[in-house]
Amino acid sequence: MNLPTKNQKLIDWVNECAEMMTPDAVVWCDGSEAEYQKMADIMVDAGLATRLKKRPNSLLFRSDPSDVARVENRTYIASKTKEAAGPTNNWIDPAELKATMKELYKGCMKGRTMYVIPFSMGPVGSNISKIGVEITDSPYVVMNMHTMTRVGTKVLDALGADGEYIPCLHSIGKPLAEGEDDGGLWPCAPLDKKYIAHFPEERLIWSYGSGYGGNALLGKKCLALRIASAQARDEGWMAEHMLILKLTNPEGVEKHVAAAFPSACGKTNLAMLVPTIPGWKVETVGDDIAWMKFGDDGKLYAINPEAGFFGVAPGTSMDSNPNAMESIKKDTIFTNVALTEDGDVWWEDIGYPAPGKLIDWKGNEWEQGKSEGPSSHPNSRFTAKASNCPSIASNWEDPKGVPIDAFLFGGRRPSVIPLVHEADSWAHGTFMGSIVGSEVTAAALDLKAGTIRRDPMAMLPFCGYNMGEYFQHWIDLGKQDGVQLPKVFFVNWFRKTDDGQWLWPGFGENSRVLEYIFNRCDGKAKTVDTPIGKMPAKGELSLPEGVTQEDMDELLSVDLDGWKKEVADIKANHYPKFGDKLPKELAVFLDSLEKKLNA
Ligand code: GTP
Ligand code: SPV
Ligand code: MN
Repeated sequence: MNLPTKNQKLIDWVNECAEMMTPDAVVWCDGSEAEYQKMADIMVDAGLATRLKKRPNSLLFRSDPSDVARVENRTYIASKTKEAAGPTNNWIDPAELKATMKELYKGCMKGRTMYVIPFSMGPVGSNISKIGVEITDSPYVVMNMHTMTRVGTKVLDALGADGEYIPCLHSIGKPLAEGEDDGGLWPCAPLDKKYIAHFPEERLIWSYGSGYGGNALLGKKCLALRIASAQARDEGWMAEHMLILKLTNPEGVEKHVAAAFPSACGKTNLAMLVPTIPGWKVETVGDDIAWMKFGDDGKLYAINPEAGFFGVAPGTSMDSNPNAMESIKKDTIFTNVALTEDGDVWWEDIGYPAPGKLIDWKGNEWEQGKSEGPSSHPNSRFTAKASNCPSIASNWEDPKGVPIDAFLFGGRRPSVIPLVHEADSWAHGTFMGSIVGSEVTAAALDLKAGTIRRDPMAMLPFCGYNMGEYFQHWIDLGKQDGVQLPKVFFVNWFRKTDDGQWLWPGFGENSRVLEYIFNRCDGKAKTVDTPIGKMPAKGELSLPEGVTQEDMDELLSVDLDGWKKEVADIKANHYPKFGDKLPKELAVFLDSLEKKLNA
């Protein structure tokens, strides 16, 4: 066979995989439009996808109801020692896990085609970018990788004969018997056979049994966060669960902001925000992941390693996120949303009533106000090209990245945490990130939505090594000579009133907080010192329509009792987990916060 690469290591690995998994055929993906259409046709013919009459070049997939989100208790960091994975990751001995998974991989692609997907995270050829190769038996994965990463022969050319790549092995785990087909049902393995495995020392990923999102599109959370975070620690850079946006003020001055919010807590929305305040502009660089390195000038430069958006559908409307609505008008893959009679998609809070009878995400007839449960899974998603987004920044693919002026941490907190507060220093900002708490969302299958958990830097499910060492890495980065560190803020768009209404309108109105942050970066807006950090002085934040001064005072008050409970919980349940890996600075900040709250 005429292979598209001379990289012998890659060829050997592909052969080994084919031998183990015994597919009917092996296809090297070239990343072409024709290849994308071929995958789409295969899935439509198999009854696994529907072409949408109302949206050019767009399809709807319905997954198995058990395969709708990441599964954190089936996600493993198989480092050599348990300590290297740390207290917050699932650890298994790598040899043991490989033995288990090899049994599962044996013959697992029978009756299917094995696709070899060479992909680049970051612009092809940039020195920040990394090359991965995903082997999969899922045409759905091939299509999504086309949109979410840069795929194909150009990547193999950049790899060359002896270049390094990260091997990413994936199978849906559903071999077919002679003459058997999927019968129009999304193929995957049962939960107890699913494994999303990372071998950080080997820079290797093995995934089995799930076809969905972060479990199966291995460039995203597995490579760009779990493996890359371990590389970043070793090499002195950062791989973070952060959106990147460009903010321009009415005078035309630009700043860049990166923000870490846990899954389904508003990154895509903030990245595409349309400001309600006149003269301000937000442009999108990335909506989920940031890779950042210090430049020779001491500034921290960020690139978005992805090429598309895998965004939460429910709640997306022309009101909340018009840029996302524009991005998904064509060339989009929808997963687990509802189908209308005229061949369009619909979901909860799309901004208009359901047009007649729908087919819900489970494939059943559904009528608004009559049927039980939502039409779309709460973690239903769209996969859209970054290049179709009207707010995409002109320099979003600049290989040297954009200089970051401010970091934001945030979470979904109905009470206690104010709309915005600011760290006194980088180390204090690291402390703030390390104590992030957020209501659990539908983005992970096996967690109880609504309960609050600590999700440091929004990286709890994505840090590929010991989180105590990860905190230390943040502290150490700040101690380097000559670095110009971003200012660090903590925001919370999700405060609620006692009767469960949003206290803050959020979305476009978040631009008021961005304006304040912009001004703080120039040392302009006035602040007051509080026990938790710097907060806006009265009048520094403008009021959105419908928000009274009284509401604003509540949004910007320090709830002393709530914070004391917060500190007690961190002291009793969060920080002790890290033992002697917890940087001393962080314990000192916690003690000092406690003292200030009690003063
Ligand atoms: P992942 O892709 O899982 O990492 O999620 P994300 O952080 O990008 O979250 P996304 O922007 O998709 O928002 C998730 C949900 O939160 C959606 O239903 C949004 O409508 C909602 N949301 C986003 N921003 C706001 C906000 O400012 N206020 C309120 N009330 N809801 C918001
Ligand atoms: C998240 O859960 O943070 C996501 C979706 O962005 S997934 O790709 O499934 O990880
Ligand atoms: Mn995410």
